[in-house]
Amino acid sequence: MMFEKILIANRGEIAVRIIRAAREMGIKTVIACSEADRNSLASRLADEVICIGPPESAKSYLNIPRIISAAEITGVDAIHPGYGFLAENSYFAEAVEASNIVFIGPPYRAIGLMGDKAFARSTMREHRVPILPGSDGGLTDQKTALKVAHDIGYPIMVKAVAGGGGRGMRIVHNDDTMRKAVEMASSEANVAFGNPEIYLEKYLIEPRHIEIQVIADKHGNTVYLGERECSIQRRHQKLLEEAPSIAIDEETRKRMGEAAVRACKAVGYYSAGTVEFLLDKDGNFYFMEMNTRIQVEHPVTEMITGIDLIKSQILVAMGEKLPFKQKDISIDGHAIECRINAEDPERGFAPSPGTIKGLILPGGLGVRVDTHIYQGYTVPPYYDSLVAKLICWGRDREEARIRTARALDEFVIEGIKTTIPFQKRVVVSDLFKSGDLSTSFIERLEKNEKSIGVDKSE
Ligand code: MV4
Repeated sequence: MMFEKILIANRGEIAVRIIRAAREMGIKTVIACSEADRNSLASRLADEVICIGPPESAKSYLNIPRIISAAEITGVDAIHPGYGFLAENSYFAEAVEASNIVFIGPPYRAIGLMGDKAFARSTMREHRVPILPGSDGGLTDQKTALKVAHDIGYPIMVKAVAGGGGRGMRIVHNDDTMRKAVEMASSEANVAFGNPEIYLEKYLIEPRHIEIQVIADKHGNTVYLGERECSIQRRHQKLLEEAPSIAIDEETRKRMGEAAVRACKAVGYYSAGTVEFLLDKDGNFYFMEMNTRIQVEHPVTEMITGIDLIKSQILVAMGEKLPFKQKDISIDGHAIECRINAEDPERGFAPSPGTIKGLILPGGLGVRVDTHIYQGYTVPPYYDSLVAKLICWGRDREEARIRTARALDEFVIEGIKTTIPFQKRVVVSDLFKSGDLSTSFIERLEKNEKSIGVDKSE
């Protein structure tokens, strides 16, 4: 089945990214936007615009009946959810398919199964995907938690079964804090996710966050596209990602890739997906969770594999076979992505919405900018603060790093504060240059800068 027209249930740079892929495939696009996004770049580039509600996400981008009505009114064949908003809502995916519209994403059952992080852990164990020692399934009581703690030993991380991406996690070092942590985490999870269940995992100290990109069709072909290194995070928000990881050799890549493919097959997966792992200092990797959507950082994988992940998602959703096999995949060079946010790094990364007064985008060989901003555009205060992604490719990591520093120097965004100055500091630091990355990268960077007296104003 060939799509004639698709609806994009998202906004910002990812909406633009999807419109571009669809246009090149000869597919018409409808952008479903809020009142705040009528003048967006996506609204200009799409073939049709349909307004689905007021600026607040809950009334527009998260409003399932409105989005499905918009799809029916405009007569689209499929809906692309992008990332965030409804992308990992299995009820949305199910409602879309029940309306005879194709969901450009995984089967809704796979979204639901991977959304239950305790179920995901036990499924991984059954399919020989390594997991950290921890609880079997979810729990809500202190007694079970203490029993698990005595078996696996402290430190332990308490996570919400319905959480993910670092939301609702806490580290626990002894029985006393465990009792309190179980009570608090469980009641918080109940409020935040409507599910009080938590699970326990041995806490790994200073691991790397490595994730494997996968793409699968509806005919049983599942391919891994190498890893991304996402260890540089601030409060669980990624600031900079790269591919490949210097910590992964060819043999580990194959073992992680094949484990990720088993994870997909275990839940009957198709479409693009990401299997997240923690990597310890000895090179052991452990399954953390699976993201059943296209991710913000997908371009670094595109730059080193030459595969267009959005086109691949659309192709697979149409029922086509993947046009490549595992043996056709090779990694060429190195790519680094900076997430440019409308935030002020000097004010604790506080949101900085407003009007873009001046804009100069970097360019040249190996430089890609995915953005929806333009001169005169006003960044609204209602949504997440991502305004641009700078992706730089180089033949090796050092060329990609130098090119990223050069492109960040060229980048001018006037009228709002952005994370550009912070990312400049990261890429020129000795710590980043050395590639010695871990989850404590930012703390270590700030400690080093204090000791050598780096001026943060530049
Ligand atoms: C962990 C961990 C150590 N041990 N789980 C999970 C979601 C991610 N955003 C943070 N998560 C972590 N899970 C166990 N068992 C450490 C982290 C973690 C982290 C991981 C990757 C990148 C940055 C991080 C910062 C703090 C904690």
